[in-house]
Amino acid sequence: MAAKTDVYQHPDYYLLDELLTDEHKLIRDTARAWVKKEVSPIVEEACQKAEFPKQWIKGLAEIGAFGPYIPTEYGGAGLDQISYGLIMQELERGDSGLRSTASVQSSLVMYPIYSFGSEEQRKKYLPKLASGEWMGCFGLTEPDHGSNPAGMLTNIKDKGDHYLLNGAKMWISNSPFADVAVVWAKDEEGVIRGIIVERGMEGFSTPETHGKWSLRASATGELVFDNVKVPKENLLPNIKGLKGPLSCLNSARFGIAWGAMGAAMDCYDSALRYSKERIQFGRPIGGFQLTQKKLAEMITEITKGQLMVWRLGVLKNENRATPAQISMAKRNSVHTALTIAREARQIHGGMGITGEYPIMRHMMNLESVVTYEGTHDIHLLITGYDVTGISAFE
Ligand code: TGC
Ligand code: FAD
Repeated sequence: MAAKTDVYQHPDYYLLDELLTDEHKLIRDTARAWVKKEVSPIVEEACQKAEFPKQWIKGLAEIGAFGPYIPTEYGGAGLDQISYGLIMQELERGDSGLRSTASVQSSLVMYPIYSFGSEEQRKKYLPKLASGEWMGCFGLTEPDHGSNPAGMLTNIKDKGDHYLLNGAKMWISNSPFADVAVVWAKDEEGVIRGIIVERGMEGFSTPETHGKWSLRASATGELVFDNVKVPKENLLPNIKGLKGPLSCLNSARFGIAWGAMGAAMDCYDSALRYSKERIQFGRPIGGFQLTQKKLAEMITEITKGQLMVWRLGVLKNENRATPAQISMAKRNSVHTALTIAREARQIHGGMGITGEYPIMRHMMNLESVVTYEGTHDIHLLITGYDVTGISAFE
């Protein structure tokens, strides 16, 4: 497959660049340039082969995509939340699987170690995760407990000088090559705890999940724990209960809210260009009213989504973003991106189903993004709970 030239042009209908600082723009442009140079030329082939290109790890670390908001003393980039969002936007513009890898490393592995770990754990793991020397994964979902993680069966038993870990997690991004896993398990009192499991511990295996039609450039697998002896010092000491993993999800969902807008913008950009170039009935298809309706609605929804995630970033910088506000943005961005991908596919006609254009790849990826980190309907119910005060889950 021939390498591609990336001609993406970022849509900014409401001049939102004016809301960004020079540092934000520099960070965003650096990520964008790296994606154009290192990701776009090979991402289609990686997806076709269902491979995660490991050479991306070094580049991701260099652009600050591993732990963007983790303080520099632990190897992170020490940036604000809008910078984190912009990096995720650019990565997902390239591919949702690429953004997944960075989301998991930053929000689901480094964040809990930084927020709930001991000083020794922070020093041991964070610099290596920031540099990409070690890759991490996050084990919450189980075969019988997806939307309802409170029911998890994976458990730890206190054996004096170590914990004995048993159970299984599934649908775990990065698990097939992760060096460390942040795993959520119940203790003998049924309280959910976080524990760091390292590759090589006896009884710990990470079988890969094959046959995915979605997120093919991201490795997904299981985590299987068969009487794994985990040293006591690997328990995250500063968190107990479901709010531990759900706090990590707040950070990852925020990144997805920005990221999915990147996928939406890539689909729009490609559809707009195609509509001006493709001639039918003697004129560009962009001249037909039905095509213009599609394009006009796409740029309207993109502009609304861009404003939403920017405002959420401001609130998050001020520590004022609520989990429910983050849920609303995750749900809206992914729904917007999926709708735009489907409309963009139509504008590309038959070419839309090929790897010549990024559309079908984004569309298939987004079918995972709309499900993971809380499904479309779970986020709707979180908003419903927030506005009524009545939980649909009890
Ligand atoms: P509920 O009784 O509502 O809450 C239990 C405790 O948690 C607290 N809490 C939160 N804390 C922080 N952030 C949040 N977003 C929180 N939501 C709830 C809550 O205050 C309570 O605390 P406390 O102190 O009173 O104990 O819990 P519930 O069992 O009724 O469940 C609520 C529900 C359904 C919303 C929750 O379980 C949920 O969000 N389910 C979706 C599961 C999910 O998102 N899984 C994602 C797995 S990881 C993943 O998909 C990674 S993909 C990565 C990639 O590749 O990019
Ligand atoms: P289910 O919970 O079985 O839901 C099935 C359907 O039922 C959904 O439509 C859902 O909305 C609906 N439903 C469920 N409960 C309700 C309700 N109360 N009211 C109304 N409708 C409801 N997990 C991790 O822990 N770590 C990872 O790294 C990770 N990576 C992933 C990567 C990929 C590619 C995928 C696909 C998933 C990943 N996940 C990961 C798991 C993901 O978070 C779950 O798939 C997701 O939370 C949904 O769980 P489920 O698939 O078991 O669906």
